[in-house]
Amino acid sequence: MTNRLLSLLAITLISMQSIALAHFTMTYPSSRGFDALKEPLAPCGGYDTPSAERIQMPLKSSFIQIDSGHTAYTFVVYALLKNDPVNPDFIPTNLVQVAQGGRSYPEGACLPLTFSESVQPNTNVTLQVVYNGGDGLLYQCVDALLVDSAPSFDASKCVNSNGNKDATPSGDAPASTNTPSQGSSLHIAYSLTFIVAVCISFLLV
Ligand SMILES: *[C@@H]1O[C@H](CO)[C@@H](O)[C@H](O)[C@H]1NC(C)=O
Ligand SMILES: [Cu+2]
Repeated sequence: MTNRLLSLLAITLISMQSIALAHFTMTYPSSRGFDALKEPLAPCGGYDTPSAERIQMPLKSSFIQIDSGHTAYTFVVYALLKNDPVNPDFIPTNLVQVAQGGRSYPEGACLPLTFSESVQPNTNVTLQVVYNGGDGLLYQCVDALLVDSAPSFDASKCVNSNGNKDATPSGDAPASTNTPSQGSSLHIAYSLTFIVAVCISFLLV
């Protein structure tokens, strides 16, 4: 009986850690890489090497689309205008803030980016999203080429799961306070993992 309780406790703790790790993903453009365990690691969630291929992003009406596991969070997006940045390059003097805000609904959110007028077309940039869902800062990066016109950049990916067109690159209306429609699929997935883990622990002991 004691053994069963101990193993149950252990598995519960491991699973709780997984639940806490249901953070956020960068869905468009794709980030350098995602690993839930490494996402708390600055500057890029454990992915320290710039991508071999850079996505073209427009200087105007640009955005990053994320999928949030947390219902409420704040975020900051920084631009690092350097060709081949290494970790020590991610310091405040090199980082230019291009977005900042918060959302009060889970899942899809479109984060509009505002680049300074002084940024020239055909500039390489690494964008760093710093996300705070309440369980520590989380990091994701994408390596891009900023251009005047980016036909390959899919503007239709900018979607807010609260159903509103708020905070999109074209119309910068203040975020609405609509009720979120549903919970996060990420969190649901981790909760299911937890339940399965508990069941398995009972079967094993
Ligand atoms: C941007 O970076 C790529 C490598 O990712 C490099 O080949 C290219 O020359 C750089 N462009 C500029 C304008 O420096
Ligand atoms: Cu989290």
